[in-house]
Amino acid sequence: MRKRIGIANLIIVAATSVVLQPVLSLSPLPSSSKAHAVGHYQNSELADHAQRFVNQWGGNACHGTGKSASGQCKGFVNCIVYAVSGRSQWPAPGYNSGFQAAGGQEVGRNNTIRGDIIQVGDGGGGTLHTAIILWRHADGAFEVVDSNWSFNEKVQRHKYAPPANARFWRMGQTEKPIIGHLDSVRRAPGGILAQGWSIDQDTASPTDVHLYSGNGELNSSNPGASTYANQYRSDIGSVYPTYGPNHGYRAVVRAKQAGIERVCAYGINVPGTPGSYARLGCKDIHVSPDPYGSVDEVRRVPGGVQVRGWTIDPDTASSIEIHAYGGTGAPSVPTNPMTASTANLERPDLPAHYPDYGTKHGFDVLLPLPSSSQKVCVYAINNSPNSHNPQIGCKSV
Ligand SMILES: [Ca+2]
Ligand SMILES: [Ca+2]
Repeated sequence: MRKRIGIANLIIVAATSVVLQPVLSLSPLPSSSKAHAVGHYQNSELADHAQRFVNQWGGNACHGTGKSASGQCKGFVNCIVYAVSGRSQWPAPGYNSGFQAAGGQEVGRNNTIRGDIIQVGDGGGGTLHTAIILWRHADGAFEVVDSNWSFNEKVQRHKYAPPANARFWRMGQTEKPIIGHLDSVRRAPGGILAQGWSIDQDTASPTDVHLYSGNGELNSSNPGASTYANQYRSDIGSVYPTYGPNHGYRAVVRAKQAGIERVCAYGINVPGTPGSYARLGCKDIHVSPDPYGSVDEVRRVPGGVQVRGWTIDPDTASSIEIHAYGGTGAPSVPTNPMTASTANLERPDLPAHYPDYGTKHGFDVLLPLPSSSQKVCVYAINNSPNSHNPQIGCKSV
């Protein structure tokens, strides 16, 4: 019984062949087909292109290519292969011999993929038919696109169970998706640091990786950044030895605004190989422009108090200014005495916790104060003007 499948299913099938699914963790390499034909296009493009001619006369598939064909089944498929291959494969004359001569690889019935060609008969008598596979049904039959199936030289899509003497040909490249991962995101000078890995399984050459913040979608309203995934990752080299270890990436993308930002990473196809791009993963991060830090110690010294601590502005690795207030600790002059300083003393303990900001973030200042009891509070001065200067700590002496 023939079953019609709606256009919605068709769109899903076509879309998954272009925008590839993310690989969320290191997983074994999918086993690749042995067949590797000469056409420098994805095998599935034959199926995509053939479907454009459904309900048309089969000979239309050669329109504009410089070749002509009847609306017979083999002529239609010849035209599809010729057009998709950029006029490099013309699988005629002959039936099976034509596909072979044009660089096709024969594959087994159970190893067929989208875009493979079914050839029944070889012109020596008996049934002749040629069709392009869309997908395989659970019962072993195929959903195909072909011409003249209803003896009207028209292209149609239908379910087809080819006879035992059918042979199967692959004219294009087998699809090998870009794989990878977005391992982590964190605040860093300039925005958000994203790290991960990316592999185009067609080659050991590194891919480009594009990062987007905002809502993470690949569009121009989101800040973007581009990098090259060629950094050493011993873990990748051991899981994917075919491709070697140099596939890590690490780059900063600017945040769109304060608040929750989504960062997504996209692995970009290596030029000259089939494919387009794949989303490698997304992660959310809270982005605040405000400095943070600590007042570690406030102690009495001759002439006042000594105030020691550190502060970092998450937008920059540069040292920022602090204001230390006595009296009530509130940031009001001249009511409360104040000392300003730049927090640029060495603090080698900080990089263990804040690895992208260096060490020059310490302060150790004298605040001249009377001997009466005092509350000392320190405020960090935001790197961007006219923004919030948060209190980073208080101590009473
Ligand atoms: Ca590729
Ligand atoms: Ca800031």
